Amino acid sequence: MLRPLIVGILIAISSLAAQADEPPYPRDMPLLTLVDPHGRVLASFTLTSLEALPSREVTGSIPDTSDPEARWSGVSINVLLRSQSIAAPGRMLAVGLDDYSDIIPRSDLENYDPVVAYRRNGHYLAVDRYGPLVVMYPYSDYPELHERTYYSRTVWQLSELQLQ
Ligand SMILES: Nc1nc2c(c(=O)[nH]1)N[C@H]1C(S)=C(S)[C@@H](COP(=O)(O)O)O[C@H]1N2
Ligand SMILES: [Mo]
Repeated sequence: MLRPLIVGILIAISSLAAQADEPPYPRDMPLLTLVDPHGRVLASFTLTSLEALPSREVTGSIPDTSDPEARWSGVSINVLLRSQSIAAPGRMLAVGLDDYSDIIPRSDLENYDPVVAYRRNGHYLAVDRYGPLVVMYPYSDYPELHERTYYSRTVWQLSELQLQ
């Protein structure tokens, strides 16, 4: 007699759990575009397409903020390029939703394998919490990253990577 009730409760609980893991933006919303040196769109990624790629986790924090060190998971920029059969360019301009930008040279991809992160400590990032996407370097693995140069390349609210 209790079984339908228990099943009902389990369904309710699992849908709540699923909701808790829902991103604060649509999964099929374009989050990131790759553009070529002439501004032509080479590829566009949504959360769904990013999550379909192998993930990489790094530990670090948003520099110069009170944001404590955290686990960031997302997709390696190397993997992102490879998924589109794009050779790593000499440099790329990482652009944020606020139009902030900085250059990420190919040597960073080779030396540090930075990620385009969509989760911080397991949680999706809201736009007002540096999200939806953040370029994150593996700060805890490479102490030399704790330098202005890399802080400025830690572009939050990432929206575009321009290959140059
Ligand atoms: N989208 C975006 N990313 C950004 C910035 C920014 O203004 N916008 N500032 C950069 C700089 S210079 C630093 S030191 C860190 C921390 O920036 P904040 O101190 O302005 O929060 O984020 C970097 N990423
Ligand atoms: Mo900075």
